[in-house]
Amino acid sequence: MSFKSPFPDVEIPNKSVYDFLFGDIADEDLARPALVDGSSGAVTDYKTLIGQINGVAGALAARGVEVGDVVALHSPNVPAFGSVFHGILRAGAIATTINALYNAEDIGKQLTDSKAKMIFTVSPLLPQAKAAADAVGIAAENVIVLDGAEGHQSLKDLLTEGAAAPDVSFDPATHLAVLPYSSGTTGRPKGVMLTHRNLVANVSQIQPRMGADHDDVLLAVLPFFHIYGMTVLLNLGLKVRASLITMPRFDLEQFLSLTTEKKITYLFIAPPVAVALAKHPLVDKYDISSVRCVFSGAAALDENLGNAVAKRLHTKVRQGYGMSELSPVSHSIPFDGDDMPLSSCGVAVANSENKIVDPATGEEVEYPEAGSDQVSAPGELWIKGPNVMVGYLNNDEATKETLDSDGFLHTGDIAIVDGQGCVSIVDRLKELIKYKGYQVPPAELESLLLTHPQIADAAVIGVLDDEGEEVPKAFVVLQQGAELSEDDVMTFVSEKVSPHKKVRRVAFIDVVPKSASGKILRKDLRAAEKAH
Ligand code: 4UW
Repeated sequence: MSFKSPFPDVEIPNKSVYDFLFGDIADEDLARPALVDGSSGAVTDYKTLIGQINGVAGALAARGVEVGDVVALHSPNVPAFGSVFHGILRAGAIATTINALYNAEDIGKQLTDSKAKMIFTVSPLLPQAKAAADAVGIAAENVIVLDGAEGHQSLKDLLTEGAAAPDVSFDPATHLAVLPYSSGTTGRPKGVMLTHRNLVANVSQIQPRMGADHDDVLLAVLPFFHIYGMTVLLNLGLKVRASLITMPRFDLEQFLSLTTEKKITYLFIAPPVAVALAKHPLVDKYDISSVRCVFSGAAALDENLGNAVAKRLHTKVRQGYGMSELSPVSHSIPFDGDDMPLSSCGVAVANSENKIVDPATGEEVEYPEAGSDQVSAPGELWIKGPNVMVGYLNNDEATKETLDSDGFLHTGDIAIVDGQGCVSIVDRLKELIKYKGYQVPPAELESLLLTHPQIADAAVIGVLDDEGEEVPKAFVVLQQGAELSEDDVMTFVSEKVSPHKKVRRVAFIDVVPKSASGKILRKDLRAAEKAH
């Protein structure tokens, strides 16, 4: 069976991301602010942005970057991110965006796996970027520091060369545009292969439902390096000719003062920001009445919390659901979806089709009749549409486990659907943990814990803290005679991993529950945790 998006199909232009976003820009839009640096106030208008994108593409081509080469971009949100990101795509190269929180080891793994030829970074992140580049053999001349640093070229240097964008040709339907990294349903982070068509499709699928246009001012605090910020801010925001105000990191006071000062109309957030918006006393000190919509995604939004934000800010609150492998948006409550419950992620985006499949039987659940007030039984959410990735880079096995022969992507999330077609995520089948919306792959932490001489076995799952936020918890089996405290375990991990991957809870157990084939039974650990 399967059920379809309630919306009519939209046209998906057969264009590159650059042609789709900027090919038909109207003259009157050229002078509009595209990206505004939230710290300095410096404005990059659409005309300048397009000039810089072409300048970056030209500079890349002059350095021998060819169609299909991979270029890494490692930066927090600054206006230059837009010029470089779209410059890489404009040159026909593939952008692999790297989490700005990553340590040198994590950066190095992504550079190696993606075979990146160059890396763009910023001076505060240069030590770890440089260490990673050195380790994988990327020469200093191919480490570009956007804001400049001794011994490296800057974005300004590249643009001063004035090289024209190369004349490239590729098929947007099959040519890769970006390679974000995601651990998917199991294991370590893998390169998610997304084509120009995937990215063009996802903007086309969501644009009619978001209600955002050129009068909107978007606070760009969600990182552009993550697929949520990339598609919703850097692609959709620019497509509708909105203005993006960049913030390199979340700081509540700056968030509120920029919202007031720049008259932000649309806020895109992850649930931890909703907690602050609902509860923090600072919020009352600012006039943020310009905000007409707060859009949350990347992790489950508690319904009461979402309603508290709506009430306090006198604004609409919406929830969406997405996944790197889906470019990323597959479900959202539309701007005009006042009748949809905030406990849900709304309905399937245009041109897409869903199944909910009982993991125990492999059979689809029964869907409630249209308009009824019934809900389905829970099952794994499967999704088919033009936004579904091509596969994981150099990993056919993981691709086969995730994408079936009918083109459905198995999300690893457990969902239910109601009679209106609204889908709610109720549990997770896959191992992934989300900490503040960032991915934490347990497999990585488990193998790190096993390197400790006093640890015999370990398993890591996500548990909820007092605020209802998911945090990584390690279940550790000690070697006989070992004397290790919870703090010792947490310190051991925190010294070696990027900050968002720290283990934040520890329990000592006698044995890690495993299946006959040796797979960790996370379900059992989760059930024991809940019963606690
Ligand atoms: N409820 C429960 C949710 C939800 C959720 C995500 O890091 P990734 O690969 O990707 C993302 C993308 C999120 C996103 C993008 C665009 C958008 O509009 C939107 O809504 C506003 C959200 O996070 O992690 C994917 C995994 O994150 C969980 C879920 O487990 C999914 O497989 N997740 N959104 N609303 N869980």
